[in-house]
Amino acid sequence: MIDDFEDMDGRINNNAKQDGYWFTYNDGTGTQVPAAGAEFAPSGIVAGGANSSVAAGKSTGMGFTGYGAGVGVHLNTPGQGDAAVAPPIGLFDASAYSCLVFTAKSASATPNTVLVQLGTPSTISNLEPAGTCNGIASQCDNDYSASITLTADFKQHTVLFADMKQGSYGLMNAPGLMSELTKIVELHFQFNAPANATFDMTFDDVGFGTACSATQ
Ligand SMILES: [Ca+2]
Ligand SMILES: [Ca+2]
Repeated sequence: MIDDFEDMDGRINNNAKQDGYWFTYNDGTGTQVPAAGAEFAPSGIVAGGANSSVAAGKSTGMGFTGYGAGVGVHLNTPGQGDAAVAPPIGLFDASAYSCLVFTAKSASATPNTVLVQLGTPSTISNLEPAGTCNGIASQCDNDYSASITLTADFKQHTVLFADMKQGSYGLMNAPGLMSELTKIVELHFQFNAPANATFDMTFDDVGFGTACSATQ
């Protein structure tokens, strides 16, 4: 389990080789809660999680006119948020798993499609920690992605690694997620504008799975 939010902080459930803090990010044109650059908790944590649990993560946004906005986490950054100097961004080995699993719901008035994304060094700009893409903004950060339609009530989603592909923008020359499973840098849930310029996602029980079968 990456995070079940039950401790109501902005840090994932750290364990061997897995630690990090949730963050939000956006194109700067709209309004997002939690605000980009702010601590994820408390405004990114809400009471009433999936499966009768205590708490879940949440991000809302509106008015985005650029690429959009999202919420994400670096998966192997021990000490992030505690250190005076930001620690190196590490790699997480997900090769023991075959899918991402998460439970989410949307309170947006318009149907929301969220891109579930995994970034590796080859997809991330070399101007960012751990990235090796060429540094040209329009060509990098084309992470391995799958599109999920959110529902009004909590629903569990399974996203097979094998179904996560680079999008049809920027460079599409990363070697493929299945050959980079040992080098996962970050997980994102992204709402691309204009179709998803307004969003309201509550998410919970985010983790990696084995023996996965895809469900939408
Ligand atoms: Ca929970
Ligand atoms: Ca936590």
